[in-house]
Amino acid sequence: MFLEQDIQQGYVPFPESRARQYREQGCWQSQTHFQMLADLALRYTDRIAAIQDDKQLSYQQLYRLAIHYGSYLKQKGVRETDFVLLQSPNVIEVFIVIFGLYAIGARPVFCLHGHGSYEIENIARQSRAVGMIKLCASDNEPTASEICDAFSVPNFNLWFRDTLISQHSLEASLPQLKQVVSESDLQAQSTAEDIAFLQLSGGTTGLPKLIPRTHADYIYSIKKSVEVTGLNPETKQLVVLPVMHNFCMSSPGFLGVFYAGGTVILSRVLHPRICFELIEKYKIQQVSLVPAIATLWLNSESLTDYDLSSLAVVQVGGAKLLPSLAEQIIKIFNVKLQQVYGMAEGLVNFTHLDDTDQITIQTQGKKLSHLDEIRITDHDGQALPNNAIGHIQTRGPYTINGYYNLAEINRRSFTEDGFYKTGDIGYLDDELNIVVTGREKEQINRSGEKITPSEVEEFILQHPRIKDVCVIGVRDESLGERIKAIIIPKTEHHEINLKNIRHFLMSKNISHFKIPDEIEIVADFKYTHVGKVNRKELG
Ligand code: OOB
Repeated sequence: MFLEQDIQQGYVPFPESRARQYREQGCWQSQTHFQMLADLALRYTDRIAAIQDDKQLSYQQLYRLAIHYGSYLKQKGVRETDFVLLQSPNVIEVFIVIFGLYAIGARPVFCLHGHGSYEIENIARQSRAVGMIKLCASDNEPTASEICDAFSVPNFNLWFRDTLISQHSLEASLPQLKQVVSESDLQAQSTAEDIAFLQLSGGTTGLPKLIPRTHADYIYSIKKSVEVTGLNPETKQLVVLPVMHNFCMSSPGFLGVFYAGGTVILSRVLHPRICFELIEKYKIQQVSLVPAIATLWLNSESLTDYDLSSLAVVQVGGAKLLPSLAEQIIKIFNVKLQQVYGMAEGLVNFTHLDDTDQITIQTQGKKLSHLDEIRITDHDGQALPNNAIGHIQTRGPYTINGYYNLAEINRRSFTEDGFYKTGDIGYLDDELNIVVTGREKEQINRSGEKITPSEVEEFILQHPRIKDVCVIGVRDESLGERIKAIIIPKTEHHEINLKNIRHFLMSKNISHFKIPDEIEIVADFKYTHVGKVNRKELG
């Protein structure tokens, strides 16, 4: 049933006993993502699936153009089961590319728009991708070739690089083809329980870890998310978070809107005025935000210049939402707030639209599926009762059982009985709403982007004038947390400032969101009694 190449690469499938249960209970169905689109094209034909600036796609067009692009990829030598890195801003062509890959059974690796060639190289090596597709909003951005030229990828027999520049007309954006392969020739053999794509984990160990999601598990989570958010063919959703992120892909995300037959409106920027304009113009009812963007919007001077009365639901997730901000969202936007606590590894929780304000403001809601298992444990892994704070662990029908190609990390990140150790701290209340109170994992959550301090430290240490460094997250009104580097220089009076540290890091091609927001120069760190740097005291 599983692809031999995946098993060899260290894919950890669902144990058969649980897989059987998920099939028997009807969670996992036999549809792949491409088959889902084919069904949607039949059902919703000329209805508009997506809009970006002056471009739009009906369900039929999306289906037809996905076949067009899939044919092109096939002619270029991309084969079924190949992994292909995909990086894109929020442009409409991304939907054609994603479904084009699915059409031929190739598997996207969803890179974040902010990833630099340093991360891309590592993701390419780990996934053994055969190439990269990069979409650009203009031709000033680096192309796939420019990114990949910064490194060499040994042992790959094919390295396909493609850059699509988003243009005013969709036809101009896409490669012209002499002949489009017929639908039946494209039929991929992959089945619903095969890996559909790789998502990237925010990472607690530095470089992003690869998260293998199957068609069946992912489509199940989409379907359930659509139920809990009440999407329907009239839904208009604004997508302002990066399209490649799990939150706005499937919780319910653009895939949820497609599943319901609604319309996705893409915004390339998160600027309040531009987003408000879109909300007013398209009478948008639903948007998913991270707390930092919600703050930005609420504090915007343009807030009263637009008619935002169509907005019915604002979802907030990705990082802790403070109750005071939750209250403001409800009051100022005059909407139903929906908190979403999820992770690319799987588990997603939602507050429900009929929950009381108290629950919506104070909790992160309930697990998506009745088959999700969540347990709160003490330090030794012993389960704790409701209301007791501990480590959040989970397993279920759409949560992975291991990262791809990372046996060593899997031993640490999963328990023997298959629970994923989320690294988050929290509790379940008496009604089984989850409350996330903190995290044990060493991670900075800057505006929903996850950063591992040790990774940034390693880069800063390469600076010839720096003796030691400690990177921490400090509380920030608008970002949630900002990145601070506390630096011990090699010799005093050396000119080390934020500007030259940023410049130095940029030259290393790491993601821009990992670059410190501030630095502090110190003579020494504070240490704990076991001699570790006391990060808490540093803040
Ligand atoms: C989402 O996914 P990731 O993979 O970028 O990050 C997951 C981590 C969680 O383990 C937790 O530490 C944090 O992000 N997080 C939250 C949160 N939602 C995510 N912490 C507190 N409150 C929340 N509401 O971020 C993600 C994936 C799917 C849906 C929503 C978010």
